[in-house]
Amino acid sequence: MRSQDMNRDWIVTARTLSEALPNLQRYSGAIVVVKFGGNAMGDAQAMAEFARDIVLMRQVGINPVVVHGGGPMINEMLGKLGIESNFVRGKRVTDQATVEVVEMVLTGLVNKRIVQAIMDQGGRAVGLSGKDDDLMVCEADDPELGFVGKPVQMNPQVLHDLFGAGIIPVVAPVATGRGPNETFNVNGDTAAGAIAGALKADRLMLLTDVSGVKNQSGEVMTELTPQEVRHLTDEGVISGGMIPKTETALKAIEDGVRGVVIIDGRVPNACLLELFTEHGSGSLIRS
Ligand code: X2W
Repeated sequence: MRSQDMNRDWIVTARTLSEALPNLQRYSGAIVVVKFGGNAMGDAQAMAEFARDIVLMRQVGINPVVVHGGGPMINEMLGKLGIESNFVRGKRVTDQATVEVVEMVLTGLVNKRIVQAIMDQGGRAVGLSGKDDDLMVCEADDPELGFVGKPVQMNPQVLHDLFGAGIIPVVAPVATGRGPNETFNVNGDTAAGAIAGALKADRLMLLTDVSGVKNQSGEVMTELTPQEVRHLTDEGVISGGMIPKTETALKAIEDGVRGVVIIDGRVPNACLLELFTEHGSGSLIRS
């Protein structure tokens, strides 16, 4: 409602918008790939807030691509169906029955939930998987893992076509193979990295549930180079669940992505904080 009351909050809002101008200009036309993991999805409100940030990015001239996970949702459905699954080095061992559930849950349930959340915020979103227009073609990653895919050929034209139409692509990490009728389950971070690499994206944002890459003293490093990442990994400072993220980051940078940020998706407006404020958030890896 309009009012003459010069309430401080409104003044802060106007100032924040004004200060964002240089960053808005810097990212105009940029391609930003956002990995939205199952653990970052949280409740309906978290989903709505994430969707609003993505729609805002599009509104200010960025081309965002959402690549999602959904591990916890796959676990829940496998549990209901009485199918057991195990993880080896962070990846789900995927047999024929499991890959069918993975495809159903990711491309059906999770993908459409995100598309709907973006539509609810007034954006335009289209959901697809790596199978659509052969966006992501895979080979088996490791015989021990079954139908887990390693991306070997990317065809990102469909994403450019969607950007041109003002549509936000939402991609499920399920892929086709080189042979007929093959389906692969791809780790969400791996898929996001491969898509960002194929697009030579300006930014790959990996939304996680930790605050970033930490140094020896446990402090979050705001910026680090690929060499520093390798050094910290050799020293054992980067370990556990952070390793697949930093490996994805290094590979994406090698493929031509300008910068990769690892941020805490639970922080409200994490993406906007990173892109549009001097403060940034999480850890930025770039050469
Ligand atoms: C993952 C795909 C989903 C995913 C899985 O089956 O759980 C592999 O492990 P989050 O939520 O990002 O963990 N695929 C091969 O990556 O989900």
